Amino acid sequence: MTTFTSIAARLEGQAIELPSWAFGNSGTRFKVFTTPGTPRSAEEKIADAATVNRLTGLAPTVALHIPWDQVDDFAALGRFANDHGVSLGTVNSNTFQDNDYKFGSLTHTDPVIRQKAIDHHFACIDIMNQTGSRDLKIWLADGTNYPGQGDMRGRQDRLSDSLQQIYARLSDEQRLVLEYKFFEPAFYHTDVPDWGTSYAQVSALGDKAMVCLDTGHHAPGTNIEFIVMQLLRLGKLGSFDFNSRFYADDDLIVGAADPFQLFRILVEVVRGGGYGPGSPVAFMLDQCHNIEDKIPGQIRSVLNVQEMTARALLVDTEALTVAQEAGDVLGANGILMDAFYTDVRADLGAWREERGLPADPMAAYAASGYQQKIAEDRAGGTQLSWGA
Ligand code: LRH
Ligand code: MN
Ligand code: MN
Repeated sequence: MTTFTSIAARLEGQAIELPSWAFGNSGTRFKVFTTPGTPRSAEEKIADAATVNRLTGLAPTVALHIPWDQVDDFAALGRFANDHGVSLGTVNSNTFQDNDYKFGSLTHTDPVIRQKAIDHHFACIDIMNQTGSRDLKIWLADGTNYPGQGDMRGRQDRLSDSLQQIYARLSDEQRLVLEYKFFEPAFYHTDVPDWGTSYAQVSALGDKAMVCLDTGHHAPGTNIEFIVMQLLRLGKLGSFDFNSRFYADDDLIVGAADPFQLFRILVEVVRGGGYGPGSPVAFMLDQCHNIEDKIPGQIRSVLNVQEMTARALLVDTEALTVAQEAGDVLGANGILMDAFYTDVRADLGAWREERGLPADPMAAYAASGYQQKIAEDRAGGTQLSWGA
């Protein structure tokens, strides 16, 4: 039997990066709702992210998306973040909102447009040098809508060449993580649709290039924990974009749609050495809060990750191995389910209090008055949206 007390120390130091864009307004193609208190600047997004960290102790870094978080002085933005108790993390490139990229970016047939996309990544690396960020995250909207529209092989070859040029600019301490997604906005083929393609591309680059797994980017029914296991086994799981989904790339609160799937993923993360000191795997959220308040939405998400991490750590691995090797099908399954069904919320509340954190960060946020204060202070000005 594994007890909470025996795993408590392993929860120390867990870090889950927050996406700056989670704090802006977002929506669907039907409507973007505005919310009082929504940030009007990169600084206000960071202040909100810092609030999540202050109440949970789980979110010490904030990911930027360029040019959504374009500022004149990134070093100053980094200092602003530090003053609020957090630092700037992953820099996400964006080659999906410019007319030039209608038919592709790093895969484009036109050398001028492809160079523009490569130069954008060079600019992102310059920003990383100013912020001290380790990871450059690349997700491409590149793909085609109709069979015959593009030469898939040629596009793959150009992607490879573009990535090599970007990779060559990284310092020894920096990494490139390549995110895959099986559809959207392209609906016939996507140039990096799956972990295999991402793996093939990053393997050709070298040790500093790894795969980013966004939990919302697979076909329904995909066994994501298998992919986690395989990438860890191959030493190429660089990071997660955590969110949850019922249908497509819904970007809902982590663990909301399928807490059991989140548990199964974290079991494989722990099993494969992807958790704890020295692990190369960066935990990040990639979410949008369309109708719920954004700050408590982020608090709920990091708490859900922490809760499922605790349950994953509770798996009695020795007993599990014995049952697996004895062919004890139901016994092995029972051991896993015992950990999944263990309610760790009270133990985690006490664990937080011991560390000077509120036992219930959701309640502490609601009582803090922060939401009312930002609604008053930020009246006027232009609220930022996902994509701005
Ligand atoms: C693409 C994606 C990618 C982008 C983010 C805004 O669907 O997951 O990570 O950078 O959404
Ligand atoms: Mn993502
Ligand atoms: Mn996505």
